[in-house]
Amino acid sequence: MTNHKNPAIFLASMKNLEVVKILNTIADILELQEVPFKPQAYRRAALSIESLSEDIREVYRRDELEEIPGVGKAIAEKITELLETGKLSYYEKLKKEIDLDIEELLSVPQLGPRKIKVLYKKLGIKNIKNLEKALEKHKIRALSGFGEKTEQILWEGVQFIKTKPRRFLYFQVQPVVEEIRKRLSSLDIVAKVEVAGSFRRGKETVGDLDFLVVSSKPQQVMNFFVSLPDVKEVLAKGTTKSSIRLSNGLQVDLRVVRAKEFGSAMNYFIGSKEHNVELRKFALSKGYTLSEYGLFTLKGKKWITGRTEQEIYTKLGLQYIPPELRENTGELTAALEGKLPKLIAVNDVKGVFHNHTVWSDGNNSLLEMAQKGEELGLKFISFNDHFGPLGIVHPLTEKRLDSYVREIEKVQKKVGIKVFSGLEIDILKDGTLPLSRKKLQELDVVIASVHLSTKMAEPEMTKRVCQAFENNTINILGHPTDRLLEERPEIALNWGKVFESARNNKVFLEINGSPKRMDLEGLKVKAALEAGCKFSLATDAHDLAHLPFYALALNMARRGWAETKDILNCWSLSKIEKALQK
Ligand code: DGT
Ligand code: CA
Ligand code: CA
Ligand code: ZN
Repeated sequence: MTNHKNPAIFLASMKNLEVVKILNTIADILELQEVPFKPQAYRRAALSIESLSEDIREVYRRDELEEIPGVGKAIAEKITELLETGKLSYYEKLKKEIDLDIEELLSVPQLGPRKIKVLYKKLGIKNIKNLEKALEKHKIRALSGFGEKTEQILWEGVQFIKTKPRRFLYFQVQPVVEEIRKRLSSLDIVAKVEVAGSFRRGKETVGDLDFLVVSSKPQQVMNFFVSLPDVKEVLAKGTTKSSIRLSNGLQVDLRVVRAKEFGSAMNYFIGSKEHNVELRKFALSKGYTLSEYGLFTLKGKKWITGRTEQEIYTKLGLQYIPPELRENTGELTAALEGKLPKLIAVNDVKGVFHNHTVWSDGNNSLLEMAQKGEELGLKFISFNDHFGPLGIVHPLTEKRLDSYVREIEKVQKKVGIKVFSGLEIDILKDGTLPLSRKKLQELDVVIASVHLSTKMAEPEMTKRVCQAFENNTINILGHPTDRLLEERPEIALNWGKVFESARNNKVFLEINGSPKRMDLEGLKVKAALEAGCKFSLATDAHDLAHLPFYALALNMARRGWAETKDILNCWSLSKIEKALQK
């Protein structure tokens, strides 16, 4: 049985993220009101809290809020009010003052406080509905500072939001899962608690959470469940199933089942639906019926098994199929033939690629990051600060490159793990890189990414990326789709061609574990694997607190059927070094 657990590391708590969001929105409103200085103060505080390595409620309990960098007396008082009462009167007051739905408007990609202000003043736009109307009537291109292109981008942004159901990031719900699990298991009347659904399958986003509990007192469990703290709304309450909505909008479903049917219920609620359908068909072909209540004989409806998932798969003559693989992409056939992959686990990961520091847009020094990597038990860390004509992020330049590399050499002498030097370099519009081959060859790890001109059509974008591969200086393609979950769509690429070129040119495809990226995701990893590609796991860390993100990349690798032989991070140092020679 796989019971894959992330390493014992802190992943930002729900509360931290909630506080961060409110502080940032306050900053946005103040900016809208043209209040000087204060917005920056709120943003600074938000940034520190985002990278806290513990739950902010712990800091509050120790009465140490003011020791968080950027948090002064006034902001500490506001955080205190928020933690104690669940509300912040200052924030509510600000929202009333501005007379528009700031949270909704800010959710539109590319729309910030400055633009929102103009839209409100000139066109009276208060929400997405108003915005869409104005866009339809082409009123926005006429505003100074907007133009036809902005109108197009905003239109796409609005459509993107409208056509996508709201989903939650895996990273965002992980602390909620742990908290609910802990609370339910604290009950004497609860014998077992498990999370099922897309979360259990390790998907990068979830629509809702699905919990299963074994208890002989279902009604009492339901009473407890609907009165959990943070419940905003009870959507349904029955004797064996209930649904709640938390204050952040996340829905949580709970089922209470008997021990005898726990395995079959887990199997049903882990899904995916498509896997379930195929598994049931397969059961029928073997003379059984499978439901959430158990595995039964087709004739006579005799109960065969259902206590554990393992027993069900075994009875059907199949290997146990890990939840991450249950997407009906060939897992049944593989399980029947005994050919399921041996999925990688946290301990297989020897080190991490793609880490940023103060040399570009990161928050920590090279040494701090390397020491943290050592502390986490890693054997190597690769530094890949930005290089290229990026707009805002303070990239490395050719002038600073030598001192950067020398500094990395110094850090190597101070830590007990291998430190790789490298860059994350922009792939320019024409597929070239803004640094000479000679300079690139002096570095250990060259990651190349698309950051600029992301709207190119598929043939040109494909040519651009493949061209970069063929120059034979790149080791890794960074965040291949460039999507941001719930925010920015993928760039247009012909994946068949990209995978083929990556394989031929020995370019590893990145599996980026930054929570909003999760790029490549499982299905694409599987397709690339079948095309003969290899992968590297990346944190895309911009802060010490982000180093553990490789555990999220691991979810994607598992969902993509990748094994240790396919993942650079799992190899020996000498083999890694050899694979990176160009
Ligand atoms: P989500 O919540 O959208 O991220 O995705 P899931 O997979 O968690 O879907 P959800 O919460 O609607 O249902 C949980 C599981 O229950 C799903 O993975 C499979 C099972 N299930 C739900 N509806 C059906 C159905 O109509 N037929 C079958 N065979 N299974 C279903
Ligand atoms: Ca679900
Ligand atoms: Ca559900
Ligand atoms: Zn990047």
